[in-house]
Amino acid sequence: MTTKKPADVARIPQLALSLAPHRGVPTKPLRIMIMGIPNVGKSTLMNALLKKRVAKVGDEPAVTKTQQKLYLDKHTVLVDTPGLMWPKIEMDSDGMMLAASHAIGTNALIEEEVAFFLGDLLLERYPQLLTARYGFKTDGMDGIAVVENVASRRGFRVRGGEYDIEKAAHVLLHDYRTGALGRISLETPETRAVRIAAHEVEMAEKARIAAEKAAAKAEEAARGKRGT
Ligand SMILES: Nc1nc2c(ncn2[C@@H]2O[C@H](COP(=O)(O)OP(=O)(O)OP(=O)(O)O)[C@@H](O)[C@H]2O)c(=O)[nH]1
Ligand SMILES: [Mg+2]
Repeated sequence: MTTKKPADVARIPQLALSLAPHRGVPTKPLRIMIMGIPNVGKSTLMNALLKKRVAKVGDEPAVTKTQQKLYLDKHTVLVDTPGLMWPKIEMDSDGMMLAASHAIGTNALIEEEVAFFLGDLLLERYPQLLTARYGFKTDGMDGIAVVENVASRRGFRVRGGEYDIEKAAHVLLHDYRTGALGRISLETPETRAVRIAAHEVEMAEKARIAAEKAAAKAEEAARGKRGT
């Protein structure tokens, strides 16, 4: 659904009530809590349900700082909440994907790294969308080259003639986030399974190296004690 279609939004209270049919009376109002990761449109949904601008919205993560509770009608309470994030993000690629889709904030430096990551991912999954949007052929490119080519095609240069990578990175991310590049899924269950398998191999290798180091240290300590 989209909050841009009022008819979609209008179906929500009834659907929520069907999940808790014993509520929805003045003594026991139906309580609807809007939850999700940052910057996915929770507050926009709150405003759309109430048909007025009660919650601050914006295309930035962490716009909402505290819970806000308001009555939709006598029998229904709505609660908007700040975005939730996992306590620990195990895989770097997950952090990158969350940053690319703007659930995590980026500063100028990391924004470039995120754009390089997105460039690599788009090359793998949607090279034709890059060609359609920016007009360059993607053969033999990597993520950095994608951003450089965006700079080249759009004429983004800094003083001295170098490509303005910061600006090109921003444009690539913006075009992805606004849908200007097209409809994009950063991953599928299959690509996720591949990433998880690779991550597990990497973790096992790290554990093996750490165990080897610990064993070598213990051996050294034992040798020291024996005086050999
Ligand atoms: N295309 C589209 N954009 C939406 C939709 N809902 C919200 N947005 C946009 O998404 C951005 C984030 O909206 P918010 O409502 O502030 O998101 P939030 O989940 O409350 O964000 P936090 O409070 O930061 O966690 C805004 O730029 C909205 O205009 C939608 O259904 N479709
Ligand atoms: Mg919000």
